[in-house]
Amino acid sequence: MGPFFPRHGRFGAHIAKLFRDSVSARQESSIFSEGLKVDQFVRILRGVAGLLSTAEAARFMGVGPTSVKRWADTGLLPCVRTAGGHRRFTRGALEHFARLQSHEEPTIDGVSRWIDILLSEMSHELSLLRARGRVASWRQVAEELDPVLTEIGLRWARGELTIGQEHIASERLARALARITESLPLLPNAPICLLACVQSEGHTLGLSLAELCLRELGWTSKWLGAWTPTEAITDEVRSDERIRMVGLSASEGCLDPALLRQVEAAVGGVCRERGVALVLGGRGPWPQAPKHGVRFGEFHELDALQKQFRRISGKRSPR
Ligand code: B12
Repeated sequence: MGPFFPRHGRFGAHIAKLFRDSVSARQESSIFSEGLKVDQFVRILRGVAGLLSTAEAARFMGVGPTSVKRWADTGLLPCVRTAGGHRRFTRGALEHFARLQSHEEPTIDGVSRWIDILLSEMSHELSLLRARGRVASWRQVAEELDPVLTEIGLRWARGELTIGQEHIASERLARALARITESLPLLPNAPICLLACVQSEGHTLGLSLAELCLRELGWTSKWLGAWTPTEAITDEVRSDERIRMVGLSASEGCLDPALLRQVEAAVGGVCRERGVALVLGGRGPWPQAPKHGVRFGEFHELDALQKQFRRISGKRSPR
């Protein structure tokens, strides 16, 4: 169905253009097929005229257009699209977003407060970005979230949280972490870290947090994710020469020390051949004194790990 806006007639051509630039053909067609009264139409025109382009919204917010596009594309800042696909923002949405951003967070660092957020409909992404704004690095946000996840596990085990609540909260968190990680800029020639959970392991959140921290430290990642067979990991290390570190994850849900010994031996052997660093992360029963890899316990160890990487590899560290 074609556009319904009259091309000629008593509405000035400039208003017609403004209207068409600001709403899609489908919006236009539904507006007109509903038979508008004059006052409704005037209201729409007023609203349309109040819409800001990306550049205008950026000036309004005092930021660059890239930030505005990113907020819009990640759903944090509502926008409408013109027929040509351009973003348009209302002043109301911009003011609301600005208020949210400047809003003093009350006691967000409390475990319970985080659990409320993770179980609520609030944007996990925005909450994470705010948390990052309060502290100096994503590593500190990861440290903050670690006891929160443990507490969620305890509440689930005590029957205080349903399986559904645990699934929704952890899946939404995983997605928000992935979106933020992808939005962080990459340095040219950033070294690659291969990230995988061992083959029986479906808990990926520790690995996601590690990925975000590593990205901030200048690494890029190749994500193998949950339940990765050991051979798939060793094949990747053999075939991709750009990989400079392998990060494996096994959570406390992994109850098989023999499996982790085998994984460490197999992946560690290939890493050694290739001069690739190996990090054994998560609270799973990894060997106490691994032959090949470095055991990683808590997120505050990440800075030391980065220094250790420099020593082990003798190569230029990303940052
Ligand atoms: C979220 C969650 C889930 C989610 C996972 C979603 C996801 N995408 O990750 C879902 C709902 C899918 C799930 C499923 C299950 N879960 Co679960 N789950 C949890 C919970 C609440 C949080 C896990 C978590 O993310 N922990 C926090 C991370 C950050 O900790 P971490 O993995 O030890 O890693 C640490 C570091 O080493 C670092 N790290 C991790 N990896 C890496 C890698 C690198 C390279 C680096 C540098 C660092 C690093 O991060 C952490 C910080 O120190 C825990 C509770 C708990 N105590 O952990 C239960 C928990 C682990 N789950 C449990 C269970 C029983 C299960 C299920 C068997 C339930 C079922 N019957 O289906 C399944 C098993 C799935 C499987 N095969 O793995 C039990 C395990 C108990 C046990 N010892 O056996 C726990 C402890 C809950 C409980 N209290 O009973 N679970």
